[in-house]
Amino acid sequence: QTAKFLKDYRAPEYLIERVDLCFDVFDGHTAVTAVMRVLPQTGAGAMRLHGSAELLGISVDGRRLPESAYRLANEVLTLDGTPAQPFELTVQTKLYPHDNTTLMGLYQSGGNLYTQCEPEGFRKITFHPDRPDVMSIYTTEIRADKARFPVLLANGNRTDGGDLPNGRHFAVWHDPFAKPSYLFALVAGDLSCTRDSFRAADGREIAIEFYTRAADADKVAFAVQSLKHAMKWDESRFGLVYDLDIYMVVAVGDFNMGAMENKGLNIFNTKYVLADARTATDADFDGVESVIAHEYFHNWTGNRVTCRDWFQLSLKEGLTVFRDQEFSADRNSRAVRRIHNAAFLRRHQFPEDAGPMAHPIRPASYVEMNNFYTMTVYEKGAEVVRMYHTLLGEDGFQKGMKLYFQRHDGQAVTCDDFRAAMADANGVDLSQFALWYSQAGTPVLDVSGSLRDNGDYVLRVRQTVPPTPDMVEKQPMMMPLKTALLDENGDAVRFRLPENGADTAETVLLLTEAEQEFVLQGVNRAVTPSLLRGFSAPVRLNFPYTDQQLALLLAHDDDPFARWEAGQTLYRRAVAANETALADNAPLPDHAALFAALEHVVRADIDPAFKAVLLTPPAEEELWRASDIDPVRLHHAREALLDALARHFAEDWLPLNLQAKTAEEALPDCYAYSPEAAAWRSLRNLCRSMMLRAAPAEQLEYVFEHYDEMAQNMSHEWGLLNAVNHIDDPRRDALLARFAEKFADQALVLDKYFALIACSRRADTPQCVREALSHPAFAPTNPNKVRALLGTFARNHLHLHAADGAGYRFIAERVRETDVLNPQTAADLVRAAFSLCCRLEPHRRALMKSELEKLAALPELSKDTREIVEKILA
Ligand code: BAL
Ligand code: ZN
Repeated sequence: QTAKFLKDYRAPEYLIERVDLCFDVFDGHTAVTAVMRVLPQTGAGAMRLHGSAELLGISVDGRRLPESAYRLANEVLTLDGTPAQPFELTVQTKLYPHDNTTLMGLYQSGGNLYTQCEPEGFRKITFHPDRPDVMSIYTTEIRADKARFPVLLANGNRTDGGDLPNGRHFAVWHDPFAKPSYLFALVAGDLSCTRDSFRAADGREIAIEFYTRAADADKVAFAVQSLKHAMKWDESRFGLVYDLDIYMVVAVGDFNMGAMENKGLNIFNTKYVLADARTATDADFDGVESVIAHEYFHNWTGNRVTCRDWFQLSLKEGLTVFRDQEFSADRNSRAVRRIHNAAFLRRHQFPEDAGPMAHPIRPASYVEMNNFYTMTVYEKGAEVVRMYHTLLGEDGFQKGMKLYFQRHDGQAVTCDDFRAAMADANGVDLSQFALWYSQAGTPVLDVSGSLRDNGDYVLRVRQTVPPTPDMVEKQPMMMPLKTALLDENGDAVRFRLPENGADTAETVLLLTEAEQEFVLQGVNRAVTPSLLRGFSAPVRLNFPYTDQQLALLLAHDDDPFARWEAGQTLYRRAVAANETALADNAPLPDHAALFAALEHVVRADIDPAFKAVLLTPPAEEELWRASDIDPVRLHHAREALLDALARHFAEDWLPLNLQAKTAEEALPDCYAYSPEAAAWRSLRNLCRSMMLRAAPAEQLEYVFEHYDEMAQNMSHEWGLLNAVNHIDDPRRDALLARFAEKFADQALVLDKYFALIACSRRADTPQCVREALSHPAFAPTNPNKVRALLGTFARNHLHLHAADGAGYRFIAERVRETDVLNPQTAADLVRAAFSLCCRLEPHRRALMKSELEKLAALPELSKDTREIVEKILA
C-alpha cells in the first residue's frame, strides 16, 4: 500500500480557475462534461489528474486528444504536452450511480441522485487534481427527466432553468466563491421542499430550503429552527455572516458520514435532520441541533478558509467542532455539555490515542484519507482549539480568529497558519504549542502537592507523553492546567500568584516542561487541590487523593467538571476493586466510601442532567487498563458496581423518578424536546434503569402492563426499552417486537431497534444479531443499518469478546461482506471491533489476531480496510 506523507507536500503545478460542469442524467447512467480553465504554474511538469470514472474523451482548447496523448494507469491520467499558457480542458465521463454502493462520488439512493466528494469523491465524477488547494469557481448544469427528477440542485445560486425536449428539464447553478472540489455537490430527485428564511445581520434575506422525502417533511421543523439559531449565534459570537442568497439542506438515508458542508448545499444523513418527539430521543434532537450548526459553521471555518491538504483536516474540523460545542453550551447547560465532551473524548478518543491507529491531530501520513476522519482529528482537535481559548481568553481568541480571516479568507491553509494568527494577534509565542499537531498519545500529568512551613502550597507536575507506534520519544507540551484550592469545608481558598502577586481563587498554570513546580502563596492551611478544571487539557491526570478528599470535591467543588471527575475517580477505584475481587474469586467490596459520597449527590438540589451524569460511572472503554485487558471481567466488574448502586439507593430511585416526572410534566408542551425537559428525562431514564436493576421481575411486569402510558415520546420509549433490554423474559421480546411493528415505516427508529438487539447483555444476543441480518429492514448497503446492528455489537464487549472467539469471527465475516459494498463502513467496523487487539490478554489477543490475519490475506480487501487491519497487526 502506498502512503502519502505530509513532508512530501508540493504546491499544485496546475491551478484551475473555473469548472463548468454539465450532468446529463439518463436511466442507467449519467454523462458528465467538465470544462476547466487550467492555469499551468511556472515549471509545471506533465499534467496529472485523478479519476476512476469511465473516460469518454478529452479535449484541449476544443481539440479532441488522440489516445496516444494521454496515459491512464492506477486511476491517474497523465497528459503530455499540454500548453504552458492557460488552456481549456474538457473531460467527458460516464457514471453509473445506481451501481455505486461506496456512496462516494455520484450515487443513487431511493431513486434520487446525490454526491459525496469529501475527501476524494470528485475523482469518481471526472478527472481532476482533486486536492483542496486547487480552488475554482463552479458552474453546474443538470439535465434530467422532469417527472422523475423535478428537483435539480447544486452549489451556489440558481441562475437558469427551464424545459427541454422529451419531457426533460434543466437547471444551472453558479457558485461565486472559489472552492475546492471536495465541496462540490449535486442533488437530483423527487423531493419535498420546506422553506423558511433568515434576515442576516447585514439586512439580506437568506432563503432557507430543506429537501426531504415527502413522507419526512413533517420532521424538519426542528432542524430549520436549529439552522436559524446557528446563523444568529455565529453572527453574535464570532461576527460571521452567511454569504450566499440561499442555504439548502438535503436529507438522505444512505450516507457515510453524519453530514457534509458542501457550499450552500449541505447534504445530511437523515439522522441529523429529521426529528419529532414520537421518533427521536432528546439526544437525537441534540445531535440534529449540533450537526446542523456544525455544517453551517463550516461555511467560514472550512469553506471560506479551507485546508491546504488533507493532513490539515483538523484545521477545519477541530475548529468547527469547538465552535459547535460552544454553540451547544450556549444553548444548553454549559456544565453538563463540558462533561459530555470530556466523557466522549475519554471513551472514544483516548483508546484511539492508546492504540494502533494513534496519530497526531495532524497525521504525518495516510494510505486512505477516509480513515482519518477520526476522533483524534475531530474531538482532540477541538480540545486543542479550546486550549488556545483557555490560554488567550475569549477576547484573545476572537482577535486570533479575526486575524485568521483577514489573512486567509479565500485561501487553502495549514494548522500552522491558524496557530500563527492566534500567536500574532495576541503577541505571544506559541511555537511549543505546535507539538500538539505532531505528537500523538494522551499526555499524563502526575501531580503532587504539599504545604510549606511558610504557608505556600506547592504543586509539582510531571508531564509524560506516552510512546505511540509512530513515535517513541516525545517532548513536553504546552498546556493550561486550571487550578483552584478547597479547604476542609469545601470552600474556595484564595492565594497569591508569585509572578504578579495577584490574589485569586483560581488560576491557569502554564505547563511547558517535563517537570515543573508551581507555588501558590499565602494558603496557610490544609487544602485539597481542584485540578484540570473545565477539563482544561486533553490529558489523564493523577493526584494521590484520599477517598475523603474526592468526596469533598464531589460534594463542594464549584467547577462542574472537577466535581464530576472526583466522582469518576471514586467509581474507577470501585470498579478496579471489583475486578480484583472477581479475579481472586473473593467477595465484592461494599464501596462504602463511594456510596457515602453519592448520598450527597442523590439528595442535592442541582440540575437534573448534572445529577444524572454524577450518578453514572465511566464507560467500559474509559476503564480499560494499558495492557492485558480482559474486557469481559471488566464488564462484570462494572455491572456489579451498577447493581450495588441500584440496590444501595433502592429506596431513592422511585421518589427521584416521581420528582422528575412531576417537574417534566409541569413544563409547557412537556413531551416535546427542550433542554429543560431533556434534563428531567435523563434523570428519569437513569432512575428507571436503576429500578429495573434493583427489582427486575417486578419492574418488568409494571413496564409491560403500562408501557403505552409510560412511553409518551421516543426518549421515554428508548429509556424503558434500554432498561428492560437485558432481561431474559419473553415480555422483553414482546416489547421489542411491538416497537419494531409500531415504527415499521420509520427507518431511523428501526436503527434503534437494531441497536437494542445488538447491545443487549442477554445470552442470546449473538444469535439475535445474526437473525437480524435477515430482517426485511436491515440493508447491508445502508451505513446507518450496519452501524446500528454491527457497529453496536462491536461495542458490546460482553459478547464481542466471547472467550471462544465467536464474536470476532462473526464481525470478521461481516467485514468481508461489507467491504465489497462499502469499504469505508467496513473499515469503521474493523476499527470499532478490533483496535483493542494488542492490549488484550493473550488468549483473546491470539483469537482476534487470527481473524485479522485472515482478513489481511484477502487479496481483494479494500485499501480502506487493509490500512486499518495492517496497522492493528503491525
Ligand atoms: N466534512 C465532513 C463532515 C463534517 O465534519 O462536517
Ligand atoms: Zn466538520
